[in-house]
Amino acid sequence: MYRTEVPAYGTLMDIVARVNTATLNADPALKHRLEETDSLERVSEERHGAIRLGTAAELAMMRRVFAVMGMFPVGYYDLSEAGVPVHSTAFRPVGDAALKRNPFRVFTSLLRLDLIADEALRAEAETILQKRQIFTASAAELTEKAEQQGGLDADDAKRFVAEVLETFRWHNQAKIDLAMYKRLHDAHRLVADVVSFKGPHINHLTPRTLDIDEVQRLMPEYGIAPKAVVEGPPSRRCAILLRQTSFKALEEAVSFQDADGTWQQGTHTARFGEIESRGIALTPKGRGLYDKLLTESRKVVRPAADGSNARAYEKALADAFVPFPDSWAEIRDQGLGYFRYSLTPKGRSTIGSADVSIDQLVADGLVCFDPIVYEDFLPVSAAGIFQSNLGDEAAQEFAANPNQQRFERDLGASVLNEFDHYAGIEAQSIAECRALLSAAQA
Ligand code: OOG
Ligand code: NI
Repeated sequence: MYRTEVPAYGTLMDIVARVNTATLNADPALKHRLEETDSLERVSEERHGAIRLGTAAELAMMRRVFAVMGMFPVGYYDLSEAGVPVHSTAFRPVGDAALKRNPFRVFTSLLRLDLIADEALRAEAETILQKRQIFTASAAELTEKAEQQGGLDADDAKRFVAEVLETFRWHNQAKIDLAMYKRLHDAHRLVADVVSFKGPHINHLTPRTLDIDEVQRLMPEYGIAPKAVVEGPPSRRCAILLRQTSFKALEEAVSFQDADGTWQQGTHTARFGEIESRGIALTPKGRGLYDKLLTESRKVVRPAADGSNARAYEKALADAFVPFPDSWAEIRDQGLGYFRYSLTPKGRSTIGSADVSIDQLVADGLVCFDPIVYEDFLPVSAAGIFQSNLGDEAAQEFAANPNQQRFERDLGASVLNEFDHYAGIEAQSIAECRALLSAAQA
C-alpha cells in the first residue's frame, strides 16, 4: 500500500535491494553469516514504520491492536527536548523466535497538545480529535474477539489485517478547512499532521540496508533528496546501536472543505522513506559513553539541515568516537555491550566447571559470545528524522519535559524497559551455558 502511495519509496527500496545484493556478493563471509542467523531472502524488507496519534484513547486501542499481532510497547522516548511535541514508544515483537520471524516495529508517537502555547487552538484541536474514530467497527470487534479467544483463526486474521490497514491509509482530503490547517501548521507542523486527517497515516517505512553510507550516497543519483547526514554513531567495524537516514518528505496535494461546502486545494508534507542499519545493544554504561561522545561531536559541528557541513560533521563524529572501543572483545571487557553466550565445540565436549565466572569460561575457550542486536530507537536520532521531515526551518524550542507516567497511563500499560530486556537475554544465555556445562559434568 505504501509503495503505491509513495512512489519515491519504491525507488528507495530498489536502491536498497541493489546495494544489499552488491554488498553480499562482495562479502561471502557476511552472506554466509546472514544465511546462518537471519533469513537471507528477507534482508531488504521493512524493519520499521511510524505513526502519530492524537489522543489517549487512540493510543490505548492501538496497543490492543498491536498486541493481537504479537507486538508490545518497548521503551519511552521524550521528543519534546528536540522541539517535537510528542512522546513515543515502539511496538515490536519481543521474544527471540518472534523477532526472527518478523523483526518489524512501529514507532508510535502521541501528540502532546499540552506543549502548545495557544490555549484556544489547543482546545479546538482537542475537539476535532475527540470526534474522529481511527479504527473501523470491525477492527474493534475483531480485536475484542482475539482478546477473548486468545487469538484469531485464519479467516478472522485475514479480515483483521484488511480492517486495520484502513487505519494506516493516507487520506488526500483533510477533515478541516484550510484556515484551520494553517493555524495548526503555524503552531507546529506536526500538530497539523496529526489533527487534520481522518487517521494516523503511516508516515514512513524503513527497510534494512547492509551499506547505509552507500545508499545515502546513491539517493541523489536516483532523483531522491536525502536528509543531510546519517543519524547515530559513525561507520565502524563493530556496529553499535542504530544508524538511520531518510529522504525528505514529499509535498502532496490535499483538499480542504470550507464550511459552505466548497473544496480548496492545498498541500501537506509528511510522508517519506527511511533506511536503517543495526548494531549491538549497549549497556547503560555503553549508552552513557555513546551519548557523551555524540554530544561532544555536536559541540564541534552541528549538522546543518542543508547539508553544507555534512563532511565536517562526519569527521567530527568519527573523531569523537575514537575512545569507543571497536572490537567485540574490548566492548565486552569494558561492559559496554550486551552479548549472547554459547558453548564452543570445546565447551560442548569438555567436562567443564559450571561454577567459574563467565570471563573464565571465555578465557578457557569453553564459551564464546556474539553481540545482541539493538532492536529499539534513539531519541536524538529520532529527533533528527522528525526534524528533517518537518521542514528544516522549523526547529522549535520546548523545555525537556518527559512524562513517562502520563504516557503509560494513556497507553493503559507500562512499557518494557529495553535495558532490562537485553540484560535478561544475556543472563539467560549464561544460565543456559552453565546448565549445559553441568549436565556435561554429571
Ligand atoms: C517518527 C520519527 C522517528 C525513527 O526511526 O527514529 C523514527 C516520525 O517521524 O513520526 O521513525
Ligand atoms: Ni523511522
